[in-house]
Parts: sequence; C-alpha cells; structure tokens
Amino acid sequence: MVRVLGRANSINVQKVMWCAAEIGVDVERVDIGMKFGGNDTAEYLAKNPNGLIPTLEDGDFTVWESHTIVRYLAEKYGNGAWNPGSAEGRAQASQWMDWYLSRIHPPMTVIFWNVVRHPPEKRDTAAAAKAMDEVAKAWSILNNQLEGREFVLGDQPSLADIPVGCAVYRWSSMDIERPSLPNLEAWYARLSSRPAYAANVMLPIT
Ligand SMILES: N[C@@H](CCC(=O)N[C@@H](CS)C(=O)NCC(=O)O)C(=O)O
Repeated sequence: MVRVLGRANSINVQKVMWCAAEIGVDVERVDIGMKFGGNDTAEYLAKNPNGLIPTLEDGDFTVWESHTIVRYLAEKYGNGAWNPGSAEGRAQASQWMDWYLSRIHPPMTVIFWNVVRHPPEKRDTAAAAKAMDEVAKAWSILNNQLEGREFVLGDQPSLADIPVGCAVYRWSSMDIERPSLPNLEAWYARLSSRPAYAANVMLPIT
C-alpha cells in the first residue's frame, strides 16, 4: 500500500498526488500539516525529521522530498510513462524540476503569502511587486520553451511538467495581473483538461 502523508492543498503534496494519479498508483492520503497538525509528533518526525509534508510510505519504505517522491513513483510504477527513457531526457526533466525550485518557487511563495495568506495589514506590496517581476521573467522562459511543444519536453507529459504544472495553476488562479504568455496559457489549458490534474491540483487555494 502506498500512503502519502500530507494535506491535499499543499503544492508539494499535489505534485505527488497528481503524478500518482497519472501513472495509476493507488494511494491512500492522510491529512497532515497546517490545520490538521500531526507533523510535529515523534511518530511523524521519525519518518520525516523536517516535520514537513509530503512523506511517502510504500510498504516499509519511506521517502520525503516531493521531487524525489515523484521520480521514485515514475521509476517504480510508471512503466515508461512520465519518466523519460534516456539519460538525456531524464536530465532535461530534472533540469526543469530544479529550475522550478530556484526560479519559480521563491517568488511564487512571496506572491502567494502576500495575495492569499496574509491579512491586508500584513501584506508587503513592495516585496510582492519585486517577486512578480522575477517570476514573470521566469514564466516567460518556460513560455519560450513551450513554443511548438504540447508539454515541457515535447509531445508527451513528463516529470518536467509536474512542479511547474502545479505552480501554473496558482499563477493562473490568483488575483494578480499577469503578462500575456500564450504558450504558457495553452499548456495550462491542456493540463486543466486532464482529470488527474483537475482532481489533485485544481483545488481551492488557501
Ligand atoms: N522541499 C520539500 C518542501 C516541503 C514543504 O515545505 N512542505 C510544506 C507544505 S507545501 C509544509 O510542510 N508546511 C508545513 C505544513 O503544511 O504544516 C518538498 O518538496 O517536499
């Protein structure tokens, strides 16, 4: 039995749940984190000493870090889908996953907190504006990559789509002014039509 420990609306849990649903892995998800708590117990910390979500359990095997988990699921259960077959393809998938961590995640976190989570009196509009500039530049890099491609690496979705695919839902749904990025918008529409994405990623943003 594969279990994912983590609340459904965490972007890092969404990466794992979306990947598992796409490759047909049956997962039991347990609500842990934020309002559910449970990530500061000795039992949880023994599984994931960071006290963060998600953690994946596959029988006796435990692993944390969302990108590592999706690579594990695709390698073990993907039957060739989602995990590129060549070393070059896997390197490119990793490149976009790492790029998400360095270029998309930090500014998106600043925007998310200032637009969604902080009450108006705690919002830092200058920091949010700076983050908007940074992330718009990063999204335009992905917009260029998507020129002539259905998904990040080509005609088929792959692990490269997963972190940025989860983030583009937030980017497209938050109450912010976005620059026009037609390839990115078309890719987001393509992802949105996938039942596994709609069910696991397109959840209320809180
Ligand atoms: N690099 C880690 C980051 C994990 C992380 O920061 N998780 C957040 C949720 S997105 C968390 O656990 N926050 C505390 C909570 O939800 O209670 C990963 O990708 O798995």
